[in-house]
Amino acid sequence: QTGSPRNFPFRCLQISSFANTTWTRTDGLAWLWELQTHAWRNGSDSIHFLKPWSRGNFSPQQWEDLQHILGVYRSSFTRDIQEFAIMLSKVYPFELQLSAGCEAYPGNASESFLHVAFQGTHVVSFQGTYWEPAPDAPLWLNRAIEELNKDQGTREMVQSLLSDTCPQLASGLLEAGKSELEQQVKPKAWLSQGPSPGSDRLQLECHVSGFYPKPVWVMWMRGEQDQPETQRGDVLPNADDTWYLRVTLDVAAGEAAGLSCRVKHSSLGGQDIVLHWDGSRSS
Ligand code: ELS
Repeated sequence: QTGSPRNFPFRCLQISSFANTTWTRTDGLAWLWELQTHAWRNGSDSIHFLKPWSRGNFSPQQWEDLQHILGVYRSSFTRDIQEFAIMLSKVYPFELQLSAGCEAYPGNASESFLHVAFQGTHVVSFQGTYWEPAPDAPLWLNRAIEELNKDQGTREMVQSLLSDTCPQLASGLLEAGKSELEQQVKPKAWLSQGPSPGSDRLQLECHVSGFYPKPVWVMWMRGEQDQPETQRGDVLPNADDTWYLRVTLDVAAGEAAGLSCRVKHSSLGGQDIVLHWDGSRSS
């Protein structure tokens, strides 16, 4: 891999469930690009490090301070939302999701974002120094946003988290985790026969697993010819930060011989994996 400059966004996600007036939980997690770096579980006072390099270049004191800020924030957020629910007559249960983070660019520049979704729809963002409604946000939100914007202390804290803390943490993480982020892990591939899609028809399955990073190309081929009927599944996560993909082809039983599955991945350096369907298995 040549050293073309790459950007790796750092994303913090918060998931808050409000089941009824008394039951709520909030969990947080953080990702650098495709790798989860932190977990912040409901009821836990501490941020859990998932990678040996999850501290980045922060001192233990900086982590203490950040944990304290987030701890105060979590209980304040929960209380605020319960109050807003009364004030705005929101019906339980509901979900709030926050996505906040930053990405560093060459030359000390960085961009930050903070978005909030209610019931899965984007409703609020933090822009510059204020909370703002999303373009199509429902009108009832304006009252909440007006209240939120009255708290200058919180606005200043959010601004400093986004413009200072986040880029500093992200660049430290990037430096410490670079080799893991940029590693190349080769896929393994194998073939199997899926459930029969009909009489005299076969479903050929090509499984590709254990690769990193995520982009991958997998096709059923006859010789050099792509089979456009190839059906690609979703790329699914394995538990070890690698990925899995299943690609299938439905064919007439008599036409399976001569088919192969071809896998292209950055880790293979142009040496594609090619697996040939064994006609004897499917007769
Ligand atoms: C307090 O605590 C506030 C509290 C709520 C604010 C709010 C609309 C919807 C539907 C009904 C951002 C990058 C961070 C990088 C670091 C990450 C490290 C890695 C760890 C990974 C864990 C993942 C964590 C994911 C969390 C992402 C969260 C990002 C947001 C952070 C915001 C911090 C805010 C801190 C300030 C705070 N405010 C208490 O305020 C009082 O006390 C303050 C001092 O502590 C000040 O003195 C202040 O003046 C005082 O008032 C407030 O109560 O309101 O988000 N509300 C909200 C949002 C959307 C409400 C409604 C909606 C509505």
